[in-house]
Amino acid sequence: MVPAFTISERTQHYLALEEQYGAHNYHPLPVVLERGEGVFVWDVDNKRYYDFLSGYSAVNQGHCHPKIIATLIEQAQKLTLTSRAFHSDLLGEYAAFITHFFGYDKVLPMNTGVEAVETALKLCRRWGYMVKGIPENKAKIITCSNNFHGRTLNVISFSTDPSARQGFGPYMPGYEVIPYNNLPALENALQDPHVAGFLVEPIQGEAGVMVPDEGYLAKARQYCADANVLFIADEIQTGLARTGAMLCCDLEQVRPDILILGKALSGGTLPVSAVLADDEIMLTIKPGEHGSTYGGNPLGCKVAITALTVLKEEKMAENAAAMGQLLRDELAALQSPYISLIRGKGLLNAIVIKHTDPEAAWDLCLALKEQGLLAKPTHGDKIRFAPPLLINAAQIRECVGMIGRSLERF
Ligand code: IF1
Repeated sequence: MVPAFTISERTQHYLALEEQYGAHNYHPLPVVLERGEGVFVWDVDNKRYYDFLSGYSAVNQGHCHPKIIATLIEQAQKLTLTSRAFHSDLLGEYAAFITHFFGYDKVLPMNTGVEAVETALKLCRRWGYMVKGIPENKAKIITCSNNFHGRTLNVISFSTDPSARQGFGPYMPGYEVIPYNNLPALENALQDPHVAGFLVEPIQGEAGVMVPDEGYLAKARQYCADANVLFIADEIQTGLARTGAMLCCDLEQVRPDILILGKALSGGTLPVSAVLADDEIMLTIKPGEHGSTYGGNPLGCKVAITALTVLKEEKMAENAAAMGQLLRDELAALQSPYISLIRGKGLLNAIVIKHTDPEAAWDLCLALKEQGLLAKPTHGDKIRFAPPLLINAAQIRECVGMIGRSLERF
């Protein structure tokens, strides 16, 4: 169907190194990148691509954003890490900044996304015992089918994806999985007085950008409040302007009890994640009961302040809303028989490929790469389109042109 593309010797060299010396826990597209700027990345042969993955939404601000990189360099020459055994001049400044930015009493800084998820789950259990009064070791947290919250043993314990779970048991108890976007199932699960929290992605990214029905988040949030259960939003991928608002929950005027952020919190420069909550929840964890060597390090703190400032100053949420609409409209206008569905919010979008060949989405991504656009298939037939949030209308049109030409190869 799609002719095989040649891979340069330079590219082959790096592919072979990874193949031989790196663990085989990924299956990337055969492209080797060495430089990035804004919406573009360049490979080792100096071919330029539009980046339609944005590091799974870690580089919302665009690759190597000059203000973020300037902050990174400046702070790296001054102080990078103190550990939490000592204070730094930046942790307090950052904590004040991010709590005002999102409207919470307190922040708990971590590094990777999954660490922030783990932190939120620990906080939720703690609150369940200390505040709600759930009997010891009985706390239950509700999660959704087809969720993706990371890859620790605890988090995969409530995954419904066999490739994330299988062969890694035994699993952590204390979770109940209900169908996503299903309010009656939530209402039913909330009957159990031992439920402490409901963990949810406002849009399920890994599941193929599954957008729930309008009103789902607002209603779910209300149900949780009525049942004295914490509503925990994992906005690691949907947050930080990606879906056309600073938080995806903002689109339904929902304020989570616990907010989890990661990825673009550092603009793609280093792992910076955060959990935000009010005192009633956050102060249930006392000194020595949770933490991380790198969490809240001055370098990460300073970079995060700039990364958030850039999102706001450059009106990236507004641009994501407008450019996302344009992208979906232009894709629909292609009227391709091979696109069975276009969905998303802001610049978090996916198309579903309709083709008899199960490899069609992968082949389309190879064709897109040839055209100069990088995107990644997920779950076989879905392709995510999530460029950096500073993309403009002319660039969106150029990219849809590339997508159209690639589809014609089928
Ligand atoms: C990989 C997916 C995206 C996340 C949500 C927590 C985490 C993630 C909602 C954990 C991470 C990543 C990880 C990345 C692939 C990617 C992904 F396809 F797997 F689902 F973005 F869509 N919550 N998502 O999306 O954050 O610990 O990785 O910092 O390669 O596993 P992390």
